[in-house]
Amino acid sequence: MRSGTVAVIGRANAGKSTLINVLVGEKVAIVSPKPQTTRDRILGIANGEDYQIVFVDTPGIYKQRNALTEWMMRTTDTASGSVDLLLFVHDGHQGIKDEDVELMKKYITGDVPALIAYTKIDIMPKERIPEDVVRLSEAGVEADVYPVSARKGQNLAALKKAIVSRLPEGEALFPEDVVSNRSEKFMVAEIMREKILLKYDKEIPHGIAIVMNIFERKENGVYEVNLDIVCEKRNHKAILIGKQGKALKEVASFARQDMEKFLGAKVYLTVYVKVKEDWRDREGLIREFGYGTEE
Ligand SMILES: Nc1nc2c(ncn2[C@@H]2O[C@H](COP(=O)(O)OP(=O)(O)O)[C@@H](O)[C@H]2O)c(=O)[nH]1
Ligand SMILES: [Mg+2]
Repeated sequence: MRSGTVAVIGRANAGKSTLINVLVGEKVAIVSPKPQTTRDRILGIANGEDYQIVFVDTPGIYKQRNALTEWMMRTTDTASGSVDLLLFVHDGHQGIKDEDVELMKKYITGDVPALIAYTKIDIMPKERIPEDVVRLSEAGVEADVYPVSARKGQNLAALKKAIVSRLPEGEALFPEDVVSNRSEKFMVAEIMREKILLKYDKEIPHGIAIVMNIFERKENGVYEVNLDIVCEKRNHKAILIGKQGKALKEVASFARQDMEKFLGAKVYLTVYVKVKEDWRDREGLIREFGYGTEE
């Protein structure tokens, strides 16, 4: 049996969480077209007959600086330093720029074995793939490149096989029926955040945090979920709620449906919107909102 940990790193929006979800076969991380979708480090575990891959999803690599992104970057750096394999995810359809090569070389140093998942090949001209692979090798990036599409399921078996072959021999690190280290409560809060990321534009999604007040399974099997959406500004609150509460009702209804699918039970959801100015610049509040604590 081979088993080990794989840090999944790469730029924001490269497709890291999507790739982990398909390799694990269940939703362990939320996904949206916006950067900063993944804030925390999440383990996704893929179990096979003779392997266990423990993926460490990371928030990604950012240029923008505030207390939240700083903390997210530290998460990525610590994750990449203490694993059996690095899986660098690159969004192939964006092409390869000098700064991508630089970034790969920064993380792929030879200390830890590494692979590159060159993803989203479903939305790019195929003839560019070999050109980019050659370009990386000529630039001195020392890792095999696997072109894949997480969305269309292309070439994933080959990537998985390559990952397994680079893991050490050893027993499974987690019980085989486990797919994540995250609690249901955490995932339910994340589902709420995912729907907000998908529904609202501009600065609103990045300035919100979810605070769970009640997460409880009742005797009749129904889950009671009571949560606050914390935003940074009064006018954000107004936008989140919308005319006569229409926007909030809609986003809460989408979230509830997905929570029910995830939990396999009915959900009674209550949502409030609260304002806490500039919480992203306040370390204390970031911790209070549950970032930086792993279960
Ligand atoms: N076409 C296409 N889109 C993808 C693929 N993988 C991810 N995406 C999209 O890219 C965006 C960012 O994905 P996400 O997994 O959240 O990226 P992360 O920030 O690296 O975790 C989302 O809109 C995904 O649906 C893929 O293989 N093909
Ligand atoms: Mg992500």
